Amino acid sequence: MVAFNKFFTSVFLAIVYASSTGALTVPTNSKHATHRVRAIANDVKIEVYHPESKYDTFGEGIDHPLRKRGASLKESSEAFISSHLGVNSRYHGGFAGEVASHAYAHQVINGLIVSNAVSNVAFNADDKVVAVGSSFIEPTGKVPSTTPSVSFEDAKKTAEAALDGTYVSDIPSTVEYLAKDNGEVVLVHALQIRNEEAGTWYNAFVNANTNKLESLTDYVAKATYRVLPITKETLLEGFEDVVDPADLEASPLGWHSDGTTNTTATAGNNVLTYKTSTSNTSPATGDGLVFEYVQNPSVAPTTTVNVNAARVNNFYLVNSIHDITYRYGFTEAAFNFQNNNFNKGGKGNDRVTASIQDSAGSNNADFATPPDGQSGHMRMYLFTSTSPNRDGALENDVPVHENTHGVTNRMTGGGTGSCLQSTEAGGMGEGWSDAMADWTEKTSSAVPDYVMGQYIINSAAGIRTHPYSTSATVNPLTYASVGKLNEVHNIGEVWANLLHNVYAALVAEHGWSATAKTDPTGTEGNVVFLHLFLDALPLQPCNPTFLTARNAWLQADVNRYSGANRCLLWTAFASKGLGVNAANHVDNHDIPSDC
Ligand SMILES: *[C@@H]1O[C@H](CO)[C@@H](O)[C@H](O)[C@H]1NC(C)=O
Ligand SMILES: [Ca+2]
Ligand SMILES: [Zn+2]
Repeated sequence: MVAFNKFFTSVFLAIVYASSTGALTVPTNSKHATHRVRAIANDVKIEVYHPESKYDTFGEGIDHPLRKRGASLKESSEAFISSHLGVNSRYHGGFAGEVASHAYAHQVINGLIVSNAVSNVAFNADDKVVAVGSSFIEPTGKVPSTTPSVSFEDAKKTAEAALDGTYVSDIPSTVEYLAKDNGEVVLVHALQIRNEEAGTWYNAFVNANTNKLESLTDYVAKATYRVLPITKETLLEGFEDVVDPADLEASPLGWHSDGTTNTTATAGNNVLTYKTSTSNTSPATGDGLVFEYVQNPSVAPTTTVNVNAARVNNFYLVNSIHDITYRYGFTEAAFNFQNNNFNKGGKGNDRVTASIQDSAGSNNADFATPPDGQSGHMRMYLFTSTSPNRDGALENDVPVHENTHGVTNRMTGGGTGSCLQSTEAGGMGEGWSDAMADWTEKTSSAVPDYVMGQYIINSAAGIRTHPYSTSATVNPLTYASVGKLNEVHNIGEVWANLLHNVYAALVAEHGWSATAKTDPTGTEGNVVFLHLFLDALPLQPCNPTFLTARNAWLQADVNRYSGANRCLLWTAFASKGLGVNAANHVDNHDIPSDC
């Protein structure tokens, strides 16, 4: 215990030192882990700051006497943070997963939370602490009093004007502190601002003493697709009748009932898929729940039958991702998207709303992840480089990618939707989304190169710069590439390719299960991969980096498999430069000496 205390003191000091070096001139990529430049309305750019997350994992764990005696997650995590990090904190949520319990907290000063100074503490099944992330700060200068001198009304006007949206009045605003990268703490009004037409959705932080927009959380993860010239290749077919796909373990009342309302349309407990108006869903075509619309690739996607085919496909995909990820840990308590939570924890009334052929844009798709209790919102657009145009909802990569943004944004940091905001973390968000699409489209133990988005733009090369591949010739991206890249999808390619290689190694070692989507109990490599994928999300710190996310995968392997895959994981990560001594976007290929 003593050594442990000492260790944490030094961790905390390291944070203080790190934040006091902010004035040095440093290369752009050194800000990847803590900053992000966001373009907002009127061509204005704002650089937002997320204090660096320190992250430690403890393998078999460290004793926590209070937790051992049965104290709640709230009590044990607040006590732990206070005694070991010397910081007052307030628990804002948590859940008990299959192999670990997770608690999430904000730093508290003068009774107010510091919105961007957060912590996550994970306990294993023996009630030992196995992982601690914290982006706590030690303020420099005077902390302002807790009383705003700028009224909420004035702050609201500032935020609405700066972000070209309106205050989401059913989510009450709060007064909080915000940590700045010069070490100061400012008092802010925090309020949600949304513009449905423009597809923007923010949590805005307006200085409650100067009425300046200080920072924001952007709930929308956008995909950006390169558009290629029209070619003559015919549309892919591939439609099949799928019978009773709902997984009743994950969706106990099926896909069309929330326990109160039963529908015979593309609306249910997990998702409402519509076009233009939420009442424009696709009805069943026959007796019962038969949705039989035969897509016609030779006519416009806006033709009635094609609109219906797209809504049905999207509804099927979002429900499928709900069910698959539910089996692997994205449950009600872990902040998933459902209207009725069946008294299993978390906040309900937040099924995904999916707008297909949304008129707000083209050649793209996006997903907004507000906090648990508010619906995730998916928008699918048409792709215009072909004639007829193609519908993003009909290339499974695209909705799966978008939906996975909801999974990763909710599962990292305790359901706040605020913890994949830095450039590097946002980049990994794109990577997980591609990796999930890669995973869902496997049909055997083969691990062929994986190309994202070839149908929508009618190009075999797809929408990314390289296929995901076990060949370094086909895909040369490594950890060091991150330092040369600034755009989140480009950074995401590095992470997705890394995970492609981790997947290949796990399948080569443990084989492949054809029932992995509904049976998470197998020992096969694709099952192990998805467990580690989902287990690592709530375990990693707010705004993870490649390094801390890698460490969370290794800790997840200890929690679930007693570290059986440790050397395999290190070897796969190190093969792409994320070895033991990797840091600062410099490749390192070392693996632990006992591997
Ligand atoms: C609604 O659907 C659920 C789940 O399939 C079923 O148990 C229930 O009986 C249905 N209710 C009505 C009124 O049809
Ligand atoms: Ca929820
Ligand atoms: Zn994306």
